[in-house]
Amino acid sequence: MAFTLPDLPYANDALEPAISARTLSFHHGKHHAGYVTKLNAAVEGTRFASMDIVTLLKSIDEVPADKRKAVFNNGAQHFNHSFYWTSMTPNGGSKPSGGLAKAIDAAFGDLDGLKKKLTDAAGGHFGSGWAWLVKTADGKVEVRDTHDADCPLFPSHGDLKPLLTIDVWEHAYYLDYQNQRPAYLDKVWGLLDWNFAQKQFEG
Ligand code: MN3
Repeated sequence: MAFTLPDLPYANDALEPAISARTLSFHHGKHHAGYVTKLNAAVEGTRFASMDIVTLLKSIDEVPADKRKAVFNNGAQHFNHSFYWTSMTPNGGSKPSGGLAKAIDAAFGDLDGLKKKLTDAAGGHFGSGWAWLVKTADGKVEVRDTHDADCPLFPSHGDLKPLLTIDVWEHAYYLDYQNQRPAYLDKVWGLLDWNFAQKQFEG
């Protein structure tokens, strides 16, 4: 069973004006689709082709050396983009609740504290990459940023569970914001799906 491009969980224009339909259609239909195609080419005919994407990333050290870089980059980008689409909702504006809200308050003081930490990490990230809210093995929440395709699920990061992510590659915002990454981050903050994050936190 090959890896497949998931449908977006909303229409191409559902995140406007924060993210335009043009950006979303290129980002999902060209960039994400390209990573899936290259991932399938890299794992074709191997036992890795039948793994789910999370298991594949956690098993990266078992991938033969000649395929590992392609699987690392394209596998992580497949997961990262799938997770990014579900980190946002057209019905943004809700607030964290329950155990997630308590963990955020404990780590950052309050939600504004998290916003500052996450948007600072995303805005200050040099070059292409991702900003993440993650849950650590001891149940706390932390902000991380990863370079290029790198993903918190890789064993090199220890035992981290992603809760939300923001794509800070230029292709995520350049058509809409050009070089103004902070303006993109401010709008994306308002789209974050705290119900999704809560499910990841509890799951
Ligand atoms: Mn991207």
